Amino acid sequence: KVTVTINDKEVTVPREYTILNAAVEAGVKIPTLCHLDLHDLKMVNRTASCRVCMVDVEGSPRLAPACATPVNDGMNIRTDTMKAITARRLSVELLLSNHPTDCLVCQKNLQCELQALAHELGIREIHYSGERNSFHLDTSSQAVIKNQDKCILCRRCETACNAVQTCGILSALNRGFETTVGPAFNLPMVETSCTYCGGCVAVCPTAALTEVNHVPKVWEALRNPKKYVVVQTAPAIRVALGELFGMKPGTIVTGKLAAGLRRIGFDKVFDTDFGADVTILEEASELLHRLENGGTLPMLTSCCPAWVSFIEHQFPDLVDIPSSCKSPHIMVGTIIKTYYAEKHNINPEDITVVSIMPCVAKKAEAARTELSIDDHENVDIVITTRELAMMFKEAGIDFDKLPDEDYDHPLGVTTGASVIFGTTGGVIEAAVRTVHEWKTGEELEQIEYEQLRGIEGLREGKVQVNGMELNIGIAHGLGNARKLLEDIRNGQSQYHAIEIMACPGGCIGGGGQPYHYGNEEVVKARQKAIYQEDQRKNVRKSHLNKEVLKMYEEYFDKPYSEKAHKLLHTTYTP
Ligand code: HC0
Ligand code: SF4
Repeated sequence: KVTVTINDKEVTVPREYTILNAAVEAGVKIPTLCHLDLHDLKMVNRTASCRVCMVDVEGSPRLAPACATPVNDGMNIRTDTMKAITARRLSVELLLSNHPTDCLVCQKNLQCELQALAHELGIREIHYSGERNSFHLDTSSQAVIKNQDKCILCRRCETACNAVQTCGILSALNRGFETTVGPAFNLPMVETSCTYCGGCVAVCPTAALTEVNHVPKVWEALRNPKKYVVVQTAPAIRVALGELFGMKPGTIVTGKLAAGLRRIGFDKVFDTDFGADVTILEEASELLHRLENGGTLPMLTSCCPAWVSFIEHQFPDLVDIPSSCKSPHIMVGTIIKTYYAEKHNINPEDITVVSIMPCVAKKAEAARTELSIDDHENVDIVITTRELAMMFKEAGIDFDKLPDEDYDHPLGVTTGASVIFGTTGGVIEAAVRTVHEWKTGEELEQIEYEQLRGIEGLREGKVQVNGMELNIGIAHGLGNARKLLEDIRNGQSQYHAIEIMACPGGCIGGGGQPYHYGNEEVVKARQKAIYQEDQRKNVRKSHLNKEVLKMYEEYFDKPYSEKAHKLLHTTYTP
Protein backbone atom coordinates (compact mmCIF):
# COMPACT_ATOMS: atom_id res chain seq x y z
CA LYS A 1 0.00 0.00 0.00
CA VAL A 2 1.09 3.60 -0.53
CA THR A 3 -0.15 6.85 0.94
CA VAL A 4 -0.69 9.91 -1.22
CA THR A 5 -2.23 13.32 -0.69
CA ILE A 6 -4.67 14.78 -3.17
CA ASN A 7 -5.85 18.36 -2.63
CA ASP A 8 -4.78 18.05 1.04
CA LYS A 9 -6.68 14.79 1.50
CA GLU A 10 -4.59 11.78 2.47
CA VAL A 11 -5.49 8.33 1.14
CA THR A 12 -3.85 4.94 1.38
CA VAL A 13 -4.33 2.85 -1.71
CA PRO A 14 -2.90 -0.26 -3.37
CA ARG A 15 0.50 0.20 -5.03
CA GLU A 16 -0.84 -0.55 -8.53
CA TYR A 17 -3.31 2.33 -8.43
CA THR A 18 -3.07 5.31 -10.76
CA ILE A 19 -3.52 8.87 -9.52
CA LEU A 20 -7.01 8.75 -11.00
CA ASN A 21 -7.90 5.60 -9.01
CA ALA A 22 -6.57 7.26 -5.85
CA ALA A 23 -8.56 10.42 -6.55
CA VAL A 24 -11.76 8.40 -6.80
CA GLU A 25 -10.93 6.87 -3.44
CA ALA A 26 -10.27 10.34 -1.99
CA GLY A 27 -13.55 11.66 -3.37
CA VAL A 28 -11.76 14.15 -5.63
CA LYS A 29 -13.15 14.48 -9.11
CA ILE A 30 -10.68 14.61 -11.96
CA PRO A 31 -12.34 15.12 -15.33
CA THR A 32 -11.61 12.44 -17.95
CA LEU A 33 -12.60 11.86 -21.53
CA CYS A 34 -10.71 9.06 -23.27
CA HIS A 35 -10.46 7.02 -20.09
CA LEU A 36 -12.72 4.02 -19.58
CA ASP A 37 -12.49 1.49 -16.79
CA LEU A 38 -15.15 -1.17 -16.54
CA HIS A 39 -12.98 -3.35 -14.37
CA ASP A 40 -15.25 -6.36 -13.81
CA LEU A 41 -16.37 -6.34 -17.42
CA LYS A 42 -12.73 -6.18 -18.51
CA MET A 43 -13.15 -3.10 -20.65
CA VAL A 44 -10.34 -0.70 -19.92
CA ASN A 45 -9.13 2.10 -22.17
CA ARG A 46 -6.04 3.79 -20.87
CA THR A 47 -4.62 5.52 -23.91
CA ALA A 48 -4.05 8.84 -22.13
CA SER A 49 -4.65 10.50 -25.47
CA CYS A 50 -6.98 13.36 -24.50
CA ARG A 51 -4.84 14.94 -21.77
CA VAL A 52 -7.92 16.14 -19.94
CA CYS A 53 -6.95 14.59 -16.61
CA MET A 54 -3.70 16.52 -16.15
CA VAL A 55 -2.72 17.13 -12.52
CA ASP A 56 0.12 18.82 -10.69
CA VAL A 57 2.51 16.56 -8.79
CA GLU A 58 4.70 18.33 -6.24
CA GLY A 59 8.34 18.30 -7.24
CA SER A 60 7.64 17.49 -10.87
CA PRO A 61 8.22 20.19 -13.49
CA ARG A 62 5.61 18.65 -15.80
CA LEU A 63 1.95 17.95 -15.34
CA ALA A 64 0.99 14.27 -15.24
CA PRO A 65 -1.98 12.51 -16.84
CA ALA A 66 -3.80 11.11 -13.79
CA CYS A 67 -5.21 8.12 -15.69
CA ALA A 68 -1.82 6.78 -16.69
CA THR A 69 0.47 7.82 -13.83
CA PRO A 70 1.04 5.28 -11.05
CA VAL A 71 0.99 6.47 -7.47
CA ASN A 72 4.16 6.68 -5.39
CA ASP A 73 4.37 6.75 -1.64
CA GLY A 74 4.27 10.29 -0.31
CA MET A 75 3.09 11.84 -3.59
CA ASN A 76 1.50 15.23 -3.13
CA ILE A 77 -1.00 15.87 -5.91
CA ARG A 78 -3.09 18.93 -6.69
CA THR A 79 -5.86 18.97 -9.25
CA ASP A 80 -6.78 22.60 -8.73
CA THR A 81 -3.65 24.63 -9.53
CA MET A 82 -3.93 27.25 -12.25
CA LYS A 83 -1.43 25.29 -14.29
CA ALA A 84 -3.55 22.11 -14.18
CA ILE A 85 -6.80 23.93 -14.86
CA THR A 86 -5.33 25.84 -17.79
CA ALA A 87 -3.86 22.67 -19.29
CA ARG A 88 -7.20 20.88 -19.05
CA ARG A 89 -9.04 23.75 -20.70
CA LEU A 90 -6.40 23.89 -23.40
CA SER A 91 -6.83 20.19 -24.18
CA VAL A 92 -10.59 20.56 -24.49
CA GLU A 93 -10.33 23.75 -26.53
CA LEU A 94 -7.95 22.04 -28.94
CA LEU A 95 -10.37 19.15 -29.33
CA LEU A 96 -13.19 21.61 -29.95
CA SER A 97 -11.15 23.50 -32.51
CA ASN A 98 -11.33 20.44 -34.75
CA HIS A 99 -14.88 19.46 -33.90
CA PRO A 100 -18.16 20.42 -35.60
CA THR A 101 -20.27 22.75 -33.49
CA ASP A 102 -23.68 21.51 -34.59
CA CYS A 103 -24.47 20.32 -31.06
CA LEU A 104 -28.08 21.51 -31.24
CA VAL A 105 -28.93 19.05 -33.97
CA CYS A 106 -26.47 16.33 -33.04
CA GLN A 107 -27.71 12.80 -32.26
CA LYS A 108 -25.72 13.01 -29.02
CA ASN A 109 -26.97 16.43 -27.95
CA LEU A 110 -26.97 16.43 -24.11
CA GLN A 111 -25.55 12.90 -24.13
CA CYS A 112 -22.10 13.83 -25.39
CA GLU A 113 -19.18 13.60 -23.01
CA LEU A 114 -17.19 16.25 -24.86
CA GLN A 115 -20.10 18.66 -24.69
CA ALA A 116 -20.56 17.93 -20.98
CA LEU A 117 -16.89 18.54 -20.35
CA ALA A 118 -16.87 21.84 -22.25
CA HIS A 119 -19.82 22.83 -20.08
CA GLU A 120 -18.18 21.70 -16.85
CA LEU A 121 -15.00 23.59 -17.63
CA GLY A 122 -16.99 26.67 -18.48
CA ILE A 123 -15.60 26.98 -22.00
CA ARG A 124 -17.36 29.80 -23.78
CA GLU A 125 -14.90 30.53 -26.53
CA ILE A 126 -12.52 28.49 -28.65
CA HIS A 127 -9.30 30.43 -28.91
CA TYR A 128 -7.83 28.35 -31.67
CA SER A 129 -9.23 28.10 -35.12
CA GLY A 130 -7.77 26.50 -38.14
CA GLU A 131 -8.35 23.73 -40.55
CA ARG A 132 -10.93 21.10 -39.68
CA ASN A 133 -11.02 17.49 -40.70
CA SER A 134 -13.72 16.47 -43.10
CA PHE A 135 -14.23 12.77 -43.66
CA HIS A 136 -16.78 10.77 -45.58
CA LEU A 137 -19.92 10.00 -43.53
CA ASP A 138 -20.41 6.24 -43.47
CA THR A 139 -24.10 5.38 -43.58
CA SER A 140 -23.54 2.12 -45.43
CA SER A 141 -24.83 -0.22 -42.74
CA GLN A 142 -28.31 -0.87 -41.38
CA ALA A 143 -27.14 -0.41 -37.83
CA VAL A 144 -24.16 1.86 -37.21
CA ILE A 145 -23.35 5.33 -38.54
CA LYS A 146 -19.73 6.42 -38.51
CA ASN A 147 -19.05 10.13 -38.58
CA GLN A 148 -15.32 10.65 -38.26
CA ASP A 149 -15.66 14.43 -38.22
CA LYS A 150 -16.84 13.96 -34.64
CA CYS A 151 -14.10 11.58 -33.63
CA ILE A 152 -11.73 12.82 -30.92
CA LEU A 153 -9.32 9.87 -31.29
CA CYS A 154 -9.93 8.63 -27.78
CA ARG A 155 -9.60 5.06 -29.06
CA ARG A 156 -12.35 3.73 -26.84
CA CYS A 157 -14.05 2.17 -29.86
CA GLU A 158 -10.85 0.38 -30.78
CA THR A 159 -10.62 -1.04 -27.28
CA ALA A 160 -14.22 -2.24 -27.46
CA CYS A 161 -13.89 -3.69 -30.95
CA ASN A 162 -10.44 -5.23 -30.62
CA ALA A 163 -9.61 -5.93 -26.99
CA VAL A 164 -13.12 -6.80 -25.82
CA GLN A 165 -14.92 -8.12 -28.90
CA THR A 166 -11.83 -9.29 -30.84
CA CYS A 167 -13.58 -8.27 -34.05
CA GLY A 168 -10.68 -6.18 -35.34
CA ILE A 169 -12.78 -3.84 -37.42
CA LEU A 170 -11.67 -0.45 -36.13
CA SER A 171 -8.14 0.84 -35.96
CA ALA A 172 -6.22 4.08 -36.50
CA LEU A 173 -5.65 5.07 -40.10
CA ASN A 174 -3.30 7.69 -41.57
CA ARG A 175 -0.92 9.94 -39.65
CA GLY A 176 -0.83 13.37 -38.06
CA PHE A 177 -3.74 15.68 -38.77
CA GLU A 178 -5.18 13.08 -41.18
CA THR A 179 -5.43 10.47 -38.44
CA THR A 180 -8.82 8.83 -38.24
CA VAL A 181 -10.34 5.58 -37.04
CA GLY A 182 -11.96 3.08 -39.33
CA PRO A 183 -11.88 -0.32 -40.97
CA ALA A 184 -8.80 -1.39 -42.96
CA PHE A 185 -8.49 0.60 -46.20
CA ASN A 186 -11.29 2.76 -44.80
CA LEU A 187 -13.84 0.38 -46.29
CA PRO A 188 -17.49 1.17 -45.69
CA MET A 189 -18.74 -0.65 -42.59
CA VAL A 190 -21.09 -2.80 -44.65
CA GLU A 191 -18.14 -4.32 -46.49
CA THR A 192 -16.43 -5.47 -43.30
CA SER A 193 -17.07 -8.33 -40.88
CA CYS A 194 -18.60 -5.89 -38.40
CA THR A 195 -21.06 -7.77 -36.19
CA TYR A 196 -22.97 -4.55 -35.42
CA CYS A 197 -22.65 -5.45 -31.75
CA GLY A 198 -22.61 -1.75 -31.01
CA GLY A 199 -19.75 -2.11 -28.55
CA CYS A 200 -18.08 0.86 -30.18
CA VAL A 201 -21.29 2.89 -30.15
CA ALA A 202 -21.78 2.19 -26.44
CA VAL A 203 -18.44 3.71 -25.50
CA CYS A 204 -18.02 6.51 -28.05
CA PRO A 205 -18.02 9.76 -26.04
CA THR A 206 -19.25 11.84 -28.98
CA ALA A 207 -21.40 11.14 -32.04
CA ALA A 208 -18.61 9.62 -34.10
CA LEU A 209 -20.39 6.28 -33.75
CA THR A 210 -24.14 6.16 -33.34
CA GLU A 211 -27.01 3.90 -34.25
CA VAL A 212 -29.00 4.48 -37.41
CA ASN A 213 -31.99 6.54 -36.35
CA HIS A 214 -35.25 4.80 -37.24
CA VAL A 215 -37.53 7.02 -35.17
CA PRO A 216 -38.99 8.83 -38.23
CA LYS A 217 -40.02 5.49 -39.70
CA VAL A 218 -41.92 4.61 -36.54
CA TRP A 219 -43.75 7.95 -36.50
CA GLU A 220 -44.64 7.45 -40.14
CA ALA A 221 -46.16 4.02 -39.42
CA LEU A 222 -48.05 5.35 -36.39
CA ARG A 223 -49.51 8.17 -38.46
CA ASN A 224 -50.63 5.89 -41.26
CA PRO A 225 -54.29 5.04 -40.60
CA LYS A 226 -54.05 1.97 -42.80
CA LYS A 227 -51.38 0.40 -40.64
CA TYR A 228 -51.99 -1.81 -37.63
CA VAL A 229 -48.88 -0.99 -35.66
CA VAL A 230 -47.75 -3.47 -33.06
CA VAL A 231 -44.84 -2.95 -30.69
CA GLN A 232 -42.78 -5.40 -28.66
CA THR A 233 -40.23 -4.63 -25.97
CA ALA A 234 -37.10 -6.64 -25.18
CA PRO A 235 -36.51 -7.91 -21.65
CA ALA A 236 -33.67 -5.46 -20.93
CA ILE A 237 -35.61 -2.27 -21.77
CA ARG A 238 -37.71 -2.30 -18.60
CA VAL A 239 -34.68 -2.07 -16.30
CA ALA A 240 -32.85 0.69 -18.19
CA LEU A 241 -35.29 3.09 -19.89
CA GLY A 242 -36.00 4.93 -16.62
CA GLU A 243 -32.39 6.18 -16.57
CA LEU A 244 -33.20 8.44 -19.52
CA PHE A 245 -35.92 10.06 -17.44
CA GLY A 246 -33.73 10.71 -14.42
CA MET A 247 -34.47 7.50 -12.57
CA LYS A 248 -31.84 5.48 -10.73
CA PRO A 249 -30.17 2.65 -12.69
CA GLY A 250 -32.05 -0.55 -11.96
CA THR A 251 -35.45 1.13 -11.65
CA ILE A 252 -38.05 -1.25 -13.08
CA VAL A 253 -40.45 0.60 -15.40
CA THR A 254 -42.36 -2.26 -17.07
CA GLY A 255 -45.82 -0.80 -16.39
CA LYS A 256 -44.93 2.74 -17.42
CA LEU A 257 -43.30 1.41 -20.55
CA ALA A 258 -46.53 -0.32 -21.62
CA ALA A 259 -48.54 2.81 -20.78
CA GLY A 260 -46.20 5.12 -22.69
CA LEU A 261 -46.28 2.95 -25.80
CA ARG A 262 -50.06 2.98 -25.74
CA ARG A 263 -50.06 6.79 -25.35
CA ILE A 264 -47.95 7.30 -28.44
CA GLY A 265 -50.39 5.31 -30.51
CA PHE A 266 -49.40 1.68 -30.86
CA ASP A 267 -52.40 -0.54 -31.57
CA LYS A 268 -51.06 -3.39 -29.51
CA VAL A 269 -48.33 -3.50 -26.89
CA PHE A 270 -46.73 -6.92 -26.91
CA ASP A 271 -43.65 -8.31 -25.25
CA THR A 272 -40.53 -9.91 -26.69
CA ASP A 273 -40.59 -11.96 -23.48
CA PHE A 274 -43.45 -13.95 -24.99
CA GLY A 275 -41.06 -14.90 -27.80
CA ALA A 276 -38.42 -15.72 -25.21
CA ASP A 277 -40.80 -18.25 -23.66
CA VAL A 278 -41.44 -19.73 -27.11
CA THR A 279 -37.67 -19.80 -27.69
CA ILE A 280 -37.20 -21.82 -24.52
CA LEU A 281 -39.78 -24.39 -25.63
CA GLU A 282 -38.10 -24.70 -29.01
CA GLU A 283 -34.52 -24.52 -27.77
CA ALA A 284 -35.06 -26.92 -24.86
CA SER A 285 -36.70 -29.37 -27.30
CA GLU A 286 -33.77 -29.00 -29.65
CA LEU A 287 -31.26 -29.58 -26.86
CA LEU A 288 -33.06 -32.72 -25.69
CA HIS A 289 -33.33 -33.88 -29.28
CA ARG A 290 -29.59 -33.41 -29.79
CA LEU A 291 -28.75 -35.09 -26.48
CA GLU A 292 -30.99 -38.08 -27.15
CA ASN A 293 -30.15 -38.58 -30.82
CA GLY A 294 -26.40 -38.07 -30.86
CA GLY A 295 -26.74 -34.58 -32.36
CA THR A 296 -24.04 -31.93 -32.49
CA LEU A 297 -22.92 -30.77 -29.06
CA PRO A 298 -22.50 -28.36 -27.45
CA MET A 299 -25.57 -26.51 -28.57
CA LEU A 300 -25.12 -22.75 -28.60
CA THR A 301 -27.87 -20.26 -27.98
CA SER A 302 -28.75 -18.21 -31.05
CA CYS A 303 -30.72 -15.22 -29.85
CA CYS A 304 -27.95 -12.62 -30.04
CA PRO A 305 -27.58 -11.40 -33.63
CA ALA A 306 -24.10 -9.92 -33.18
CA TRP A 307 -22.97 -13.25 -31.88
CA VAL A 308 -24.58 -15.06 -34.83
CA SER A 309 -22.85 -12.71 -37.22
CA PHE A 310 -19.56 -13.27 -35.37
CA ILE A 311 -19.70 -17.05 -35.75
CA GLU A 312 -20.67 -16.75 -39.41
CA HIS A 313 -17.72 -14.49 -40.15
CA GLN A 314 -15.08 -15.89 -37.86
CA PHE A 315 -15.95 -19.56 -37.36
CA PRO A 316 -17.73 -20.54 -40.58
CA ASP A 317 -16.84 -24.18 -39.97
CA LEU A 318 -18.95 -24.18 -36.80
CA VAL A 319 -22.24 -22.79 -38.07
CA ASP A 320 -24.07 -26.07 -37.47
CA ILE A 321 -23.73 -25.80 -33.71
CA PRO A 322 -25.90 -22.84 -32.74
CA SER A 323 -29.52 -23.66 -32.08
CA SER A 324 -31.60 -23.14 -35.22
CA CYS A 325 -34.11 -21.02 -33.26
CA LYS A 326 -34.79 -17.55 -34.59
CA SER A 327 -34.31 -14.93 -31.90
CA PRO A 328 -37.28 -14.13 -29.64
CA HIS A 329 -38.17 -10.80 -31.23
CA ILE A 330 -38.08 -12.31 -34.71
CA MET A 331 -40.28 -15.14 -33.41
CA VAL A 332 -42.73 -12.58 -32.06
CA GLY A 333 -42.72 -10.83 -35.44
CA THR A 334 -43.44 -14.14 -37.16
CA ILE A 335 -46.17 -15.06 -34.70
CA ILE A 336 -47.88 -11.66 -35.10
CA LYS A 337 -47.91 -11.95 -38.88
CA THR A 338 -49.12 -15.56 -38.94
CA TYR A 339 -50.98 -16.87 -35.89
CA TYR A 340 -52.17 -13.52 -34.55
CA ALA A 341 -53.07 -12.11 -37.98
CA GLU A 342 -55.04 -15.21 -38.92
CA LYS A 343 -56.82 -15.34 -35.59
CA HIS A 344 -57.87 -11.71 -35.79
CA ASN A 345 -58.44 -11.65 -39.49
CA ILE A 346 -55.88 -8.96 -40.22
CA ASN A 347 -53.97 -8.90 -43.47
CA PRO A 348 -50.30 -9.33 -42.49
CA GLU A 349 -49.44 -6.77 -45.17
CA ASP A 350 -51.24 -4.14 -43.08
CA ILE A 351 -49.27 -4.90 -39.94
CA THR A 352 -46.12 -3.04 -38.95
CA VAL A 353 -44.11 -4.69 -36.19
CA VAL A 354 -41.77 -2.43 -34.23
CA SER A 355 -39.22 -3.91 -31.84
CA ILE A 356 -37.77 -1.85 -29.01
CA MET A 357 -34.36 -3.38 -28.43
CA PRO A 358 -31.34 -2.62 -26.23
CA CYS A 359 -29.33 -3.54 -29.24
CA VAL A 360 -27.95 -2.07 -32.43
CA ALA A 361 -27.41 -5.43 -34.19
CA LYS A 362 -31.15 -6.17 -34.04
CA LYS A 363 -31.58 -3.51 -36.74
CA ALA A 364 -29.42 -5.49 -39.12
CA GLU A 365 -30.93 -8.79 -37.98
CA ALA A 366 -34.46 -7.67 -38.85
CA ALA A 367 -33.29 -6.97 -42.39
CA ARG A 368 -31.91 -10.50 -42.92
CA THR A 369 -33.92 -12.00 -45.75
CA GLU A 370 -33.63 -15.60 -44.56
CA LEU A 371 -35.72 -14.67 -41.52
CA SER A 372 -38.63 -13.44 -43.66
CA ILE A 373 -41.81 -15.35 -44.21
CA ASP A 374 -43.32 -15.24 -47.71
CA ASP A 375 -40.99 -12.37 -48.58
CA HIS A 376 -42.29 -10.16 -45.77
CA GLU A 377 -40.05 -9.02 -42.98
CA ASN A 378 -41.21 -10.34 -39.61
CA VAL A 379 -40.06 -7.24 -37.84
CA ASP A 380 -40.35 -4.05 -39.84
CA ILE A 381 -38.56 -1.50 -37.68
CA VAL A 382 -36.15 -1.79 -34.77
CA ILE A 383 -35.40 1.11 -32.46
CA THR A 384 -33.14 1.19 -29.43
CA THR A 385 -33.96 2.06 -25.83
CA ARG A 386 -32.42 5.48 -26.49
CA GLU A 387 -34.53 6.06 -29.59
CA LEU A 388 -37.69 5.14 -27.68
CA ALA A 389 -36.82 7.70 -25.02
CA MET A 390 -36.46 10.30 -27.77
CA MET A 391 -39.95 9.42 -29.03
CA PHE A 392 -41.48 9.73 -25.58
CA LYS A 393 -39.79 13.09 -25.09
CA GLU A 394 -40.87 14.31 -28.50
CA ALA A 395 -44.45 13.28 -27.75
CA GLY A 396 -44.37 15.21 -24.48
CA ILE A 397 -44.89 12.10 -22.39
CA ASP A 398 -44.23 12.74 -18.73
CA PHE A 399 -42.79 9.29 -18.24
CA ASP A 400 -42.41 9.56 -14.51
CA LYS A 401 -46.10 10.31 -14.07
CA LEU A 402 -47.42 7.49 -16.24
CA PRO A 403 -49.54 4.88 -14.49
CA ASP A 404 -48.48 1.25 -14.53
CA GLU A 405 -50.38 -0.62 -17.20
CA ASP A 406 -50.36 -4.21 -18.40
CA TYR A 407 -49.22 -5.48 -21.74
CA ASP A 408 -51.89 -6.66 -24.18
CA HIS A 409 -53.04 -10.24 -24.53
CA PRO A 410 -52.03 -12.75 -25.72
CA LEU A 411 -48.48 -11.82 -26.71
CA GLY A 412 -47.94 -9.74 -23.62
CA VAL A 413 -48.34 -12.67 -21.24
CA THR A 414 -44.91 -13.71 -20.05
CA THR A 415 -42.95 -15.51 -17.34
CA GLY A 416 -40.01 -14.79 -15.06
CA ALA A 417 -37.92 -17.14 -17.17
CA SER A 418 -38.32 -14.87 -20.16
CA VAL A 419 -37.39 -11.72 -18.26
CA ILE A 420 -33.98 -13.07 -17.26
CA PHE A 421 -33.07 -13.38 -20.94
CA GLY A 422 -31.97 -9.78 -20.53
CA THR A 423 -28.88 -10.65 -18.50
CA THR A 424 -25.90 -12.86 -19.16
CA GLY A 425 -26.74 -16.37 -17.92
CA GLY A 426 -30.48 -15.83 -18.14
CA VAL A 427 -31.26 -17.68 -21.35
CA ILE A 428 -29.56 -20.84 -20.22
CA GLU A 429 -31.10 -20.65 -16.73
CA ALA A 430 -34.54 -20.31 -18.29
CA ALA A 431 -33.82 -23.32 -20.50
CA VAL A 432 -32.63 -25.43 -17.56
CA ARG A 433 -35.83 -24.67 -15.60
CA THR A 434 -37.82 -26.17 -18.46
CA VAL A 435 -35.50 -29.05 -19.36
CA HIS A 436 -35.50 -30.11 -15.72
CA GLU A 437 -39.28 -30.25 -15.36
CA TRP A 438 -39.79 -31.84 -18.74
CA LYS A 439 -37.31 -34.61 -18.01
CA THR A 440 -38.22 -35.32 -14.41
CA GLY A 441 -41.94 -34.56 -14.55
CA GLU A 442 -41.46 -33.06 -11.10
CA GLU A 443 -41.88 -29.51 -9.99
CA LEU A 444 -38.56 -27.73 -9.66
CA GLU A 445 -38.50 -25.98 -6.31
CA GLN A 446 -35.15 -24.24 -6.32
CA ILE A 447 -35.44 -22.47 -9.65
CA GLU A 448 -32.73 -19.89 -9.10
CA TYR A 449 -29.50 -21.35 -10.44
CA GLU A 450 -26.94 -19.26 -8.63
CA GLN A 451 -24.05 -21.09 -10.29
CA LEU A 452 -25.17 -19.73 -13.66
CA ARG A 453 -25.35 -16.14 -12.44
CA GLY A 454 -22.74 -13.43 -12.09
CA ILE A 455 -20.82 -10.91 -14.13
CA GLU A 456 -17.61 -12.86 -14.90
CA GLY A 457 -17.05 -12.95 -18.65
CA LEU A 458 -16.67 -16.73 -18.75
CA ARG A 459 -18.62 -18.91 -16.36
CA GLU A 460 -19.63 -22.53 -16.10
CA GLY A 461 -22.02 -24.63 -14.12
CA LYS A 462 -23.05 -28.24 -13.72
CA VAL A 463 -26.74 -28.98 -13.49
CA GLN A 464 -28.31 -32.32 -12.55
CA VAL A 465 -31.28 -33.32 -14.67
CA ASN A 466 -32.86 -36.69 -14.03
CA GLY A 467 -29.57 -38.39 -13.21
CA MET A 468 -27.76 -36.70 -16.08
CA GLU A 469 -25.18 -34.01 -15.51
CA LEU A 470 -25.42 -31.10 -17.93
CA ASN A 471 -22.24 -29.06 -18.34
CA ILE A 472 -23.05 -25.50 -19.14
CA GLY A 473 -20.82 -22.73 -20.38
CA ILE A 474 -21.62 -19.03 -20.45
CA ALA A 475 -19.78 -16.26 -22.25
CA HIS A 476 -20.56 -12.60 -22.70
CA GLY A 477 -18.38 -10.33 -24.76
CA LEU A 478 -17.27 -11.76 -28.08
CA GLY A 479 -13.65 -12.12 -26.97
CA ASN A 480 -14.83 -14.56 -24.31
CA ALA A 481 -17.04 -16.32 -26.84
CA ARG A 482 -14.01 -16.73 -29.08
CA LYS A 483 -12.24 -18.74 -26.37
CA LEU A 484 -15.13 -21.19 -26.10
CA LEU A 485 -15.37 -21.50 -29.87
CA GLU A 486 -11.68 -22.24 -30.21
CA ASP A 487 -12.08 -25.04 -27.66
CA ILE A 488 -14.96 -26.45 -29.67
CA ARG A 489 -12.94 -26.24 -32.87
CA ASN A 490 -10.07 -28.08 -31.19
CA GLY A 491 -12.38 -30.77 -29.84
CA GLN A 492 -11.72 -29.67 -26.26
CA SER A 493 -15.13 -28.44 -25.22
CA GLN A 494 -16.73 -30.31 -22.36
CA TYR A 495 -20.03 -28.51 -22.55
CA HIS A 496 -23.49 -29.70 -23.56
CA ALA A 497 -24.88 -26.23 -23.94
CA ILE A 498 -23.39 -22.76 -24.10
CA GLU A 499 -25.03 -19.36 -23.82
CA ILE A 500 -23.36 -16.53 -25.66
CA MET A 501 -24.22 -12.86 -25.62
CA ALA A 502 -22.09 -10.34 -27.48
CA CYS A 503 -22.39 -7.42 -25.11
CA PRO A 504 -20.63 -7.28 -21.75
CA GLY A 505 -23.37 -8.03 -19.22
CA GLY A 506 -25.71 -9.42 -21.87
CA CYS A 507 -28.55 -7.31 -23.29
CA ILE A 508 -28.67 -5.13 -20.17
CA GLY A 509 -25.29 -3.77 -21.34
CA GLY A 510 -26.40 -3.63 -24.97
CA GLY A 511 -25.17 -1.10 -27.52
CA GLY A 512 -28.62 0.51 -27.68
CA GLN A 513 -29.06 1.04 -23.94
CA PRO A 514 -28.74 4.38 -22.13
CA TYR A 515 -25.05 5.28 -22.06
CA HIS A 516 -23.37 4.11 -18.88
CA TYR A 517 -20.44 6.56 -19.32
CA GLY A 518 -17.98 3.97 -18.11
CA ASN A 519 -19.80 3.24 -14.85
CA GLU A 520 -20.22 -0.50 -14.61
CA GLU A 521 -22.32 -0.19 -11.47
CA VAL A 522 -25.08 0.84 -13.87
CA VAL A 523 -24.90 -2.53 -15.64
CA LYS A 524 -24.86 -4.37 -12.31
CA ALA A 525 -27.91 -2.45 -11.07
CA ARG A 526 -29.79 -3.43 -14.23
CA GLN A 527 -28.84 -7.06 -13.70
CA LYS A 528 -30.14 -6.98 -10.15
CA ALA A 529 -33.39 -5.49 -11.39
CA ILE A 530 -33.81 -8.24 -13.99
CA TYR A 531 -33.67 -10.89 -11.27
CA GLN A 532 -36.11 -8.88 -9.13
CA GLU A 533 -38.54 -8.72 -12.02
CA ASP A 534 -38.32 -12.52 -12.33
CA GLN A 535 -39.13 -12.87 -8.63
CA ARG A 536 -42.17 -10.64 -9.02
CA LYS A 537 -43.74 -12.90 -11.62
CA ASN A 538 -46.39 -15.45 -10.68
CA VAL A 539 -45.24 -17.86 -13.37
CA ARG A 540 -41.48 -18.27 -13.66
CA LYS A 541 -41.07 -21.14 -16.11
CA SER A 542 -41.58 -20.81 -19.84
CA HIS A 543 -43.44 -24.12 -20.31
CA LEU A 544 -46.13 -22.88 -17.93
CA ASN A 545 -46.97 -19.77 -19.98
CA LYS A 546 -50.69 -20.35 -20.63
CA GLU A 547 -50.89 -18.17 -23.72
CA VAL A 548 -47.86 -19.84 -25.25
CA LEU A 549 -49.38 -23.27 -24.62
CA LYS A 550 -52.68 -22.14 -26.09
CA MET A 551 -50.90 -20.90 -29.20
CA TYR A 552 -49.18 -24.26 -29.67
CA GLU A 553 -52.52 -26.01 -29.28
CA GLU A 554 -54.22 -23.75 -31.79
CA TYR A 555 -51.44 -23.27 -34.29
CA PHE A 556 -48.05 -24.95 -33.99
CA ASP A 557 -49.21 -28.29 -32.57
CA LYS A 558 -46.23 -28.81 -30.28
CA PRO A 559 -42.69 -27.47 -29.79
CA TYR A 560 -40.28 -28.54 -32.50
CA SER A 561 -43.16 -29.59 -34.77
CA GLU A 562 -42.90 -29.30 -38.53
CA LYS A 563 -44.80 -26.04 -38.55
CA ALA A 564 -42.67 -24.65 -35.72
CA HIS A 565 -39.61 -25.59 -37.72
CA LYS A 566 -40.86 -23.83 -40.78
CA LEU A 567 -41.74 -20.59 -39.01
CA LEU A 568 -39.62 -20.35 -35.88
CA HIS A 569 -36.27 -21.76 -36.97
CA THR A 570 -33.61 -20.62 -39.41
CA THR A 571 -30.23 -21.53 -40.87
CA TYR A 572 -26.87 -19.74 -40.82
CA THR A 573 -24.66 -18.75 -43.70
CA PRO A 574 -20.93 -19.40 -43.44
FE1 HC0 B 1 -32.01 -9.47 -25.77
FE2 HC0 B 1 -33.44 -11.29 -26.66
S1 HC0 B 1 -32.72 -11.18 -24.54
S2 HC0 B 1 -31.35 -10.83 -27.47
O1 HC0 B 1 -30.52 -10.11 -24.88
O2 HC0 B 1 -32.85 -14.06 -26.66
O3 HC0 B 1 -31.56 -7.32 -27.74
O4 HC0 B 1 -33.24 -7.65 -23.78
O5 HC0 B 1 -34.78 -8.93 -26.84
O6 HC0 B 1 -34.72 -11.29 -29.41
O7 HC0 B 1 -36.01 -12.03 -25.52
C1 HC0 B 1 -31.67 -8.05 -26.88
C2 HC0 B 1 -32.70 -8.25 -24.51
C3 HC0 B 1 -33.83 -9.53 -26.54
C4 HC0 B 1 -34.23 -11.35 -28.38
C5 HC0 B 1 -35.11 -11.75 -26.01
C6 HC0 B 1 -33.06 -13.03 -26.78
FE1 SF4 C 1 -16.53 -3.55 -33.87
FE2 SF4 C 1 -18.95 -4.15 -32.87
FE3 SF4 C 1 -18.37 -1.62 -33.53
FE4 SF4 C 1 -18.67 -3.48 -35.45
S1 SF4 C 1 -20.25 -2.72 -34.04
S2 SF4 C 1 -17.06 -1.95 -35.34
S3 SF4 C 1 -17.84 -5.30 -34.44
S4 SF4 C 1 -17.41 -2.86 -31.89
